[in-house]
Amino acid sequence: APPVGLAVPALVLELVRCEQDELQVRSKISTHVAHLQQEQGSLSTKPQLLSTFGLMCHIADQTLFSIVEWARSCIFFKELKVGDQMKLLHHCWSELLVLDYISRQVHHGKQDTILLITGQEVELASLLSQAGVTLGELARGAQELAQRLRELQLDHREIACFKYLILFNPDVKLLENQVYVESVYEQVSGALLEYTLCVYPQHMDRFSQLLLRLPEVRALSVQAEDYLCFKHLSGEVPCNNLLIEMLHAKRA
Ligand code: DR9
Repeated sequence: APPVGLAVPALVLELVRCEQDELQVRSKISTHVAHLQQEQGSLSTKPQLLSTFGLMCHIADQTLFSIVEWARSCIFFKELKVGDQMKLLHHCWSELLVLDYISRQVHHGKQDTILLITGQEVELASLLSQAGVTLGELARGAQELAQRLRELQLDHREIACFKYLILFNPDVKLLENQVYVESVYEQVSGALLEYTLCVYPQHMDRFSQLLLRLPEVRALSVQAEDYLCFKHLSGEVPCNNLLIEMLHAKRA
């Protein structure tokens, strides 16, 4: 809690209010995945379970659906025309996915296992033994970033701000309402600065320490997209996948 007399900026509280409930998202996605596995079992003559990779794709896909649902209901974004909304989401979907993954690991707080949105825990060693080079690098990179953010004790209010700084990216080109997007970015970064100064007054450089992590999220998301693209080209990604649709939208 912030020291007495210093208030958490109203905007930060507003952003936190728009956050989804993790347990609700978890149960929605778990139910979806369970149905999928049942279907797979009953459609084929021989019950055949989805491959781990196929299953993980569905989980990532459902996570992306919930991220889009969050964006569409969040303050500021609703004010934009659909065209601008699409451009922003096409630009940042993979960053939002990576941030979602990493903030879950920060909260999970363990170095040797990762927590999936479904609540399942996976041993890092087991992941690394099954993964190829690219996925292995990604998993290690994500784990390192999660560890740095854990050391900074990144809190849920700062995570909420991060999501807006990623979504309202002033570098996205050809927006109808560029000025508005820039102003949201400025407002949120201002509120985050004020928040860090009020809650962590002894850490003068916390704000810049936090902002420096965003390019790292970005770099991981580029790597993840390349990985996904490669898996798609080798025919491994399930069809009717929102991940792939987003991948195409961006590269078109
Ligand atoms: C595009 C942004 C994505 C951001 C992250 C989104 C969340 C990802 C959700 C789950 C990731 C956890 C994966 C746990 C898997 C545990 C079992 C395992 O390691 O299986 C190995 C399997 C195949 O590995 P491979 O592709 O390297 O091939 C190996 C080769 O055949 C032998 O040399 O990998 C998987 O099942 C991984 C599934 C990932 C699906 C998600 C698609 C999203 C795109 C990128 C994910 C990047 C992960 C980032 C953090 C780890």
